[in-house]
Amino acid sequence: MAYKRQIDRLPIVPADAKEHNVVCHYCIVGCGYKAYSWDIDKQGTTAPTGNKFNLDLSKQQGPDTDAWYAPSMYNIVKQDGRDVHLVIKPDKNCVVNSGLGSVRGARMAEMTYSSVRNTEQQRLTDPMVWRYGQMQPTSWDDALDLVARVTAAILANKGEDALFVSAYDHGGAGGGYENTWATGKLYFESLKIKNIRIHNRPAYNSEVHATRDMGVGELNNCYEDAELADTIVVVGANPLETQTNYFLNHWIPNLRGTSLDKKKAEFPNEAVEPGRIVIIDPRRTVTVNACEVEAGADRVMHLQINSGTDLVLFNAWLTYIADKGWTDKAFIGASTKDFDKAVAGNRTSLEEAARITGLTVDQIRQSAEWIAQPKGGGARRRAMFAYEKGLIWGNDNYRTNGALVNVALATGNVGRPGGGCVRLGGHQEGYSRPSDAHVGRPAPYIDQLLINGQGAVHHIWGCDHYKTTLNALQFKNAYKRRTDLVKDAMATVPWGDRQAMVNAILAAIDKGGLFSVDVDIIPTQIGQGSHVWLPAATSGEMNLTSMNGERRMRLTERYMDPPGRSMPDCLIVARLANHMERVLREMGKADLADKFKGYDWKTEEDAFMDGYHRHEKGGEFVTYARLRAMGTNGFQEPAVGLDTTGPVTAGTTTGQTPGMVVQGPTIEARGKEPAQKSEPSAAASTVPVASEGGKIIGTKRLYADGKFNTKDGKAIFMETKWRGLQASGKEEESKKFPFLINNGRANHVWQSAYLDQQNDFVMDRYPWPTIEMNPQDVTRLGLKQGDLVEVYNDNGSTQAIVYPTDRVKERQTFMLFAFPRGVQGNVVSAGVNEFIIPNYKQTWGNIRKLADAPEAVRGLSFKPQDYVAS
Ligand SMILES: Nc1nc2c(c(=O)[nH]1)N[C@H]1C(S)=C(S)[C@@H](COP(=O)(O)OP(=O)(O)OC[C@H]3O[C@@H](n4cnc5c(=O)[nH]c(N)nc54)[C@H](O)[C@@H]3O)O[C@H]1N2
Ligand SMILES: Nc1nc2c(c(=O)[nH]1)N[C@H]1C(S)=C(S)[C@@H](COP(=O)(O)OP(=O)(O)OC[C@H]3O[C@@H](n4cnc5c(=O)[nH]c(N)nc54)[C@H](O)[C@@H]3O)O[C@H]1N2
Ligand code: SF4
Ligand SMILES: [Mo]
Repeated sequence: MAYKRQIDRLPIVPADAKEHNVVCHYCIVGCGYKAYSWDIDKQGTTAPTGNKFNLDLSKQQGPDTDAWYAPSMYNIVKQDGRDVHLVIKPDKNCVVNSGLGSVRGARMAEMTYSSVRNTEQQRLTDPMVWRYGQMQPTSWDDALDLVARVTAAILANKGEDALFVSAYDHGGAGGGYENTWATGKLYFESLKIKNIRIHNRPAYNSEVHATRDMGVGELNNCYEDAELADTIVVVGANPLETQTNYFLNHWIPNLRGTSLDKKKAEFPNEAVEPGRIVIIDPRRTVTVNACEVEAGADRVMHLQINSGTDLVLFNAWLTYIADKGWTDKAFIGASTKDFDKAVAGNRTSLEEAARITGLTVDQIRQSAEWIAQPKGGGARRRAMFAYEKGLIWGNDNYRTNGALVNVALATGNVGRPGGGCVRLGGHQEGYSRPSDAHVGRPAPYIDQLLINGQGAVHHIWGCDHYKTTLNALQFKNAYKRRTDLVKDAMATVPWGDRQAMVNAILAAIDKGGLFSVDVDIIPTQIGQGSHVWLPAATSGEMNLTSMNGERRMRLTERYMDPPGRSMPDCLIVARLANHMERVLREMGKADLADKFKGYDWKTEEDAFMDGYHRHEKGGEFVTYARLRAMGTNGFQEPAVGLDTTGPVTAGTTTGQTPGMVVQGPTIEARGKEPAQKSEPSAAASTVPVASEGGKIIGTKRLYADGKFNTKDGKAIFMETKWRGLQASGKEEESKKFPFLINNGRANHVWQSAYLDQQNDFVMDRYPWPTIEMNPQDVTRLGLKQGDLVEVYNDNGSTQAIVYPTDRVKERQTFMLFAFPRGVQGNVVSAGVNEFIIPNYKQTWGNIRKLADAPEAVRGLSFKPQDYVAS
């Protein structure tokens, strides 16, 4: 594909190139990168003094050289209005990735907006409004005036509950502490919006209520624990493809045995051996295959479980481990409660579990041994439990999550080296918001309310429900109908007559219409329904902070200009609030207008200081200057103090360092997500910001002191009885339709392909979403590889191309989720759990042929994408 990148040769990075800290803005892992930029008319030389790497580049470099970059890591972008060369390459000194890139992150540079090299020309450059029957550019003031007038009228006439909001709550691109604080302040402080949902689920709730209710925050260990564990237990996740460099840089060394020295040093009195891994997934993922290659098949157990039955397996583990006496009694006694109750309530025999999960009694017993049987010499086995969307979007989210945490607690594996019971994570995290207590629990099911005609105005921040929600086809149909009513009304009045325009919109809303505002970086699919698009700047075009899956917080520095007039989301919030205040004052609503004071931010740093710095635990220690000095390694949240003894260098310190200033935030789980966040403490800055010195001291592991997030500090075991397919309608669907339509991600594609859809590297490989099908099923349906098929059930229909593979069992399929040319969510039912958590993964449907492989598919390879020994 390199020929398509129009690269013949690449310039050498000159010695005086500017250097910026970058954290990959895609997945949770948050790999460290460096951005280098320099004037367009210059380049470095091969002499050591002439290049950034200080090496003689006229000589052949070794295979592991750092003095190298790929065509995908290069672009020409604008910086302060001038064209510059840009190279974004992995940082060897970042402890997260040690110089590794991934097929996503290593393409960051070619995914930037460049009018010189024609990349990402889809980016929005101006505010756009529905005018004369199509979207047309306008000024910020014009667009925001309309949004403010319609929103203000609705607030005044119908009240806050008529304003619906969809907003991301994560870190990385389309997120970060600056932006979640801004949207949070607008909707939870200035207003008390309760009809609000998050980017990936149809309500404002936690993905992992259960673990939090038990007192165990979900990001409680550190990446090093994967190198130290005796056994890694991974549930419903495919980390080679979805948490790539965490897997490659921290799991593989353990499986290969190359972290043995680390283990010996950490546990001098214990028998240590290379790590083992238990993988629970109905599908034989490439992760399973990679683990077998690296560890040898005898150290890998793949439990190819019946979809949705994980809870039964965990209850059986708990029962067996308790009966064998392999629990950590001292820990259970000192740090937990309700153990006996949970063991009694959850009692499940190996035989019963085998019957429901489709596993054998031996598999269940053996995996329990790998988790908890004491090691030679009697030491407790160190097991790390990691889970992601196969559990979170799986059957009976709340109880299944609780059942896994039960096993981790019972075996003493939380807060200890080589342990942890953690989400692997999706995006980076960047949650910082005022209290959401007014939303309530269960929170309103926003999608259903919108489908049923509620809501008058909808503000959308960086999410595309047309591609990513459940029951997506019904949602889209209803949304289109309601927003079309407003569009048609807008077409009857001239744009220049603002009052007539507002009146026409309000009248259409009264007839069931919905006024939609989409804040995004590109034209989205849900944006096809919107009346206003507000163009956002993203990571690298603004300064942005977030944390990764081990709570490692860094600052990504702005290395290029945003396209056109686009602005950071936090500043869009601020300007919208300014307009709201003005318009409400004009309307004579002084009380309402006063709520929109406090948005005089000029920069994203202002938003950071107003939010994270003032409101988050340990935030008083955290400033841009200190983060900048700590580079791509940053520190692990929460911050607990400052080390002022020496020069500031990158890295996290966790021990007691002489000369450190420790202010007392108690250690608490932090992460993505609302819920259970107490009112912000009035934590005024106790360390003067003016003195920017000092290295931030972080926290390597949570709960190392055995104290959990409950009133008495004791973690709570949970009763988690099996209740079959829990979400309404799922049991019937599973009986009615022949194929499981399992779904999720692939290595090359980032999310809904919002940037990838303009990138040949991805679109040549995935012109349509793939559906993995067992070769027996392909034959039985008379299909061939590459055929375009329809996937359908009572919820809706969608399309995909057939990818035959024995990675999936017969009668089971796996479809790429959220893809622009075939939305898997169209066939996902509206069924949710008691806290409105969707159940995307348990979907059943039928499959029929639409057409032979389209032209773009005919040249594709359908070889197995296996991991091979290197
Ligand atoms: N069937 C099925 N459905 C699923 C899932 C599944 O497994 N199966 N998984 C769910 C999960 S875990 C997730 S995370 C969701 C994802 O659902 P979404 O969050 O809706 O999907 P993304 O593609 O991540 O969309 C992000 C949008 O943000 C925009 N964006 C990017 N950067 C910025 C920025 O800086 N500012 C602004 N304002 N916008 C920006 C992008 O252009 C894009 O339109 O899908 C969920 N839906
Ligand atoms: N390449 C790439 N990486 C990404 C993303 C991306 O879009 N592309 N998105 C990021 C985001 S936002 C997220 S949330 C994460 C998601 O990361 P993951 O959770 O690892 O990804 P998924 O593919 O959604 O689902 C993981 C696995 O769950 C399995 N599964 C399905 N049903 C069940 C079940 O009943 N039980 C069990 N045990 N397993 C089941 C599926 O077979 C699948 O292999 O990935 C992040 N990383
Ligand atoms: S593993 Fe994740 S964070 Fe690291 S480079 Fe890849 S997408 Fe980016
Ligand atoms: Mo996600």
